[in-house]
Amino acid sequence: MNRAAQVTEDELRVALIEGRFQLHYQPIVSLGDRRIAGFEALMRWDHPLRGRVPPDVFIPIAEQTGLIAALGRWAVRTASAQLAQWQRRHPRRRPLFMSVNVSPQQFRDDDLLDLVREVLMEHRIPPATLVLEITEGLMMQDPAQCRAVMQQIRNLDVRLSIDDFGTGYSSLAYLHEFPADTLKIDRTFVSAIGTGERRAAIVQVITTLATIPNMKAVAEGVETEEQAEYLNDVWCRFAQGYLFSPPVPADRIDALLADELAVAA
Ligand code: G
Ligand code: G
Ligand code: MN
Repeated sequence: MNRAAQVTEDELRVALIEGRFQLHYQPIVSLGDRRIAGFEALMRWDHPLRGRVPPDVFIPIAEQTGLIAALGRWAVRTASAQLAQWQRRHPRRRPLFMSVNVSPQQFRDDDLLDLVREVLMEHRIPPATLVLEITEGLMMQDPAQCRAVMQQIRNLDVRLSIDDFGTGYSSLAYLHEFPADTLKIDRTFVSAIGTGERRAAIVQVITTLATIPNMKAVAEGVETEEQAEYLNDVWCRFAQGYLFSPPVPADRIDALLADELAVAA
């Protein structure tokens, strides 16, 4: 059995108290000029004995035990503070943005709106540069309540991104009813580009959907130049993936941003 699968609530609690969780950041690149436009924050946990425990393992346990509330708050606060710092150091005509994954439980939590208001005020980040990533599954569970929360978030001018778009059931049926503004094209579709598979055509369908006013598409898991060029040709504006950078610690992002400045100068 996978040792990581036996992570316990106590271990998570201790890790939270001891500050053992980290955020890594994956650049989201603007395909037009290949510059960093924003980031996705991704949680990492280096367990002293088990080594790195993947989020796919510990997030579900955090959700089952209710610890996701505290863990999620920590992630939103940390990513927002980091974003504010990068925005100050790297002013742009279009300010850098930060996308944070939010689990269904956090989304249903009344505190989410207060938390968002808190970080916007504390760090003075433009609301439209904070993006909450939610999954399609969430929208299916309780559509009416979900739509209400989404609208309250949009009323703050904070953005909402649908993660792994196209993999759930809701996609088309619900899209027009929910005030999301970004569709993340799941990497299973991106990886089919250039293979002649029908899945690749979905990429074009999603980028076309994203031509709805005020909608954007972000392609996930871009690994090859061919994929990046195809995406740019079908007017997908943003992409993330190993071609540009894996998720890395904050200091590595500092270096990437500094490199871009050097090139621009
Ligand atoms: O790097 P990757 O293995 O990092 O991430 C796996 C999955 O874990 C992602 O699909 C993402 O949805 C989830 N995840 C990563 N960080 C967070 C986080 O801060 N909050 C939530 N809810 N999910 C996260
Ligand atoms: O589900 P979500 O989209 O939040 O998770 C992003 C996941 O994708 C993370 O686990 C991250 O490490 C992973 N990832 C990021 N870029 C690439 C890539 O180019 N290829 C693959 N296979 N995975 C990637
Ligand atoms: Mn995500």
